[in-house]
Amino acid sequence: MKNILIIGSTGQIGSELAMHLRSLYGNEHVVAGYITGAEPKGELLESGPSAIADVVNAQSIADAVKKYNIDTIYNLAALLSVVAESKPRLAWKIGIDGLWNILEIAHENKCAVFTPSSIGSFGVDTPHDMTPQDTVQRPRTIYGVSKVTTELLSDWFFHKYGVDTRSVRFPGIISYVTPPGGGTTDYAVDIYYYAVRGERFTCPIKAGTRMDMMYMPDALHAAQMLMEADPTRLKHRNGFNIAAMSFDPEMIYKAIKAHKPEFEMVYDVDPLKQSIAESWPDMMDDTCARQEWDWEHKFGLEDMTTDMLDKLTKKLL
Ligand code: AKB
Repeated sequence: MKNILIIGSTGQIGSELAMHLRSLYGNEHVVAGYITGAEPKGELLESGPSAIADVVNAQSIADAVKKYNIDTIYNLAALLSVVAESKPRLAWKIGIDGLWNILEIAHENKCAVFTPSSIGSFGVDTPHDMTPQDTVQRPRTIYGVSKVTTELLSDWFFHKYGVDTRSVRFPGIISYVTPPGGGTTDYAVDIYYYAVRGERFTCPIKAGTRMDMMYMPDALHAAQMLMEADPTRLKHRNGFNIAAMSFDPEMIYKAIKAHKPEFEMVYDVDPLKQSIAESWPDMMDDTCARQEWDWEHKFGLEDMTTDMLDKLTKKLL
C-alpha cells in the first residue's frame, strides 16, 4: 500500500490532489504536508493526517517521511511565474534548494518523487506549435530556469542514485476550488469568477495569445497515472509534455458568452504577463505521454466551461 506525502497540500493543485489521492488510496495513507501560516482546514484537515513539511527545512520533511512510512512524495512547492520574477532568490530557494532536500530524503528513504515542471520550462526559441517533447529549453524567466533545473536535477538523481523521479510539464491549470496566485495563466481562472459574479472582466493577456490549459480533474489524473505507470515503459521521466486544450482570451470569452450572453471582456494588457505568455508554447505535442503511460485528457474548453460555470455558481451565489 502506498503512503503518500503531499508537499504544498494547501496550494492550488495540492489541496485537490490530496483529496483525490485520499479517495483512491485511503485517507490515512495520504499526509497533507504544510508550512506554518498555510495550515490545512476543513475537509483536508479532518479527513486524514497532516504534518509540517517545509521544503526549506529538510528535517521537517525527513520527520514526516519517517513518521508516516512514506514511499511516495508529491512535491508541489513552488512560486508561480509572475510572482517568482519579483522574488527570484525565494523562487530558487523553494524550487531548487527545496527540491534538493526532498531528493536527498527520497534517496535515503527509497521514496518515489513527483515534481511538476511546466510549459514555463520553454522559451522564445522553442517551437511554439506542437512543441516537441525533446526540444530547445532556454526560458528567460526565473520560474522557467528553475523548472528546467527541476527536470535536470530529477533526472540526475534517477541516473546517479536510482531515485524514482517523474514529472509532467503542466499547462495552466483551471479549477473552481483553490484559486492560483501569481501565475501567467491565472486569467483563465479569474475570467470565470467575473462571469459568475456578473462583472466585466479586464484581461491582462492580448487577444490571439494562445497557451496550453488543462482542467484540474485531468491534471490530478495525469499526476496519479504517471506515478503508477510501468517504469519499464518510460523512455522519458522528467518531464512529460501533457496537453488538453489550447486557447487565447477570445476563445475562452466566446465559450463563456455562449452560456452568459451579457458577459463582457475588455483588455488592459500586463507587459510582464504578456511577454511571459508569448514565450510559452501555443500547444505542446504530448505524444510521448500518450505512448509511454497512456495519458488521455477528458476535458476540452466547452465541457470545462459548462462545469466551471455550474460549480462556481453553486460556490459563489
Ligand atoms: C503559471 O502561469 O505560472 C503557471 C504555469 C503555467 O506554470 N500556471
